[in-house]
Amino acid sequence: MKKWTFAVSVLGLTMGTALAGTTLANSETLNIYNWSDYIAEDTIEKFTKATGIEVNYDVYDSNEVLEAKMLAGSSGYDLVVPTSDFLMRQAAAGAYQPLDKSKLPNLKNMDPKLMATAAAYDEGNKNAVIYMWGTTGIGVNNAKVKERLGADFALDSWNLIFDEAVISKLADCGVSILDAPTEMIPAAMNYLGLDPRSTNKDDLAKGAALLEKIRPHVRYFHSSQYINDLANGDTCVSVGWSGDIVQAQTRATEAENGVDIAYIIPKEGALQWFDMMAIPVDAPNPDAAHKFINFVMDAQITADITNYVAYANANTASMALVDDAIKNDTGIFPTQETLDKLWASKVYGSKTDRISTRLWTKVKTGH
Ligand code: N2P
Repeated sequence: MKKWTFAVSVLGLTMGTALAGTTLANSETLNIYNWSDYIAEDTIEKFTKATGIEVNYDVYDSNEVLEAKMLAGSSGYDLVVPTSDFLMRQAAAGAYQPLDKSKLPNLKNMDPKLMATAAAYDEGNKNAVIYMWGTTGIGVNNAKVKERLGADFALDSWNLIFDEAVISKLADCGVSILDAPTEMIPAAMNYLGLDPRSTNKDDLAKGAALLEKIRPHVRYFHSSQYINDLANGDTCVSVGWSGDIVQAQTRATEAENGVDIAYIIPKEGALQWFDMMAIPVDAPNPDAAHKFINFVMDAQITADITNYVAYANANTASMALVDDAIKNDTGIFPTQETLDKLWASKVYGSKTDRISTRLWTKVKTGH
């Protein structure tokens, strides 16, 4: 029986190779690893049409998951999209190759101010280009939350999550938070009046202690499931990423299910992050990766992505092509007043990373 299975799988492999040898002889492959719910429906198809390059597209919803692959090496990916603080740490470990800017003429479309901001994590924008950016705030189901807190309760604060008296009233309709220690612990620290960018271990421990305190009222920790759950009314409050919450809002509107979702950037401030396209040092096809990065930086392609996923981009040329509803949504493109309240991610060294990871395990598991 075993032998038979083996024979079949060998045959399968041989056939696969033969097929690849005949029909796909001239086709190139690009292996992309990107965040889930983060690209327009037709981006990949258009890229293949324009270049003849076939794309394998895998997704993740956690910087930690991506980081483990990048640090282990030989991931097989040609293009990945770490957040800037993670990019910096991984680049320092030699995980990425410098971009060949002669292959990226569309860099001219990028906003110099935002690229300068990104350069704080990647000197001279050597290794990466901004894909999309956003904030980490709170999605709420207006009706369900008002029902529980009262119509006059201001929905503008992290108290929805971090005040036990408030979150305990919301627990029954479902609260989720991100499974992202480097975002959740600083948010808790900020609520306590501490610097969210502090790497002092006592500060981190205080943030984690607050999370442990509210943890009994949290239904789950997850970084992508919340889009559908919020949209369907299965949860009523989620700490999540700007575009994801707006996607939940759109899905509910399209489903005409009566669920009304709002995205809140809390008045105490929130994290502003930048996700960066980068090429692993051992990418099998760096040339195709450059082609993809340049393709994404096309004004229309970036506008299509922003219009579809509701994340802000850093492509000045695309803005004329971004839908007004998206452009004018201050949850996606915050006002200057809100921007001034946002904090930037802090790059954790290995010691802080260990502390944060250990604290997070305790928050999630209780020990
Ligand atoms: C997309 C999430 C991307 C934002 N679902 C995380 N940096």
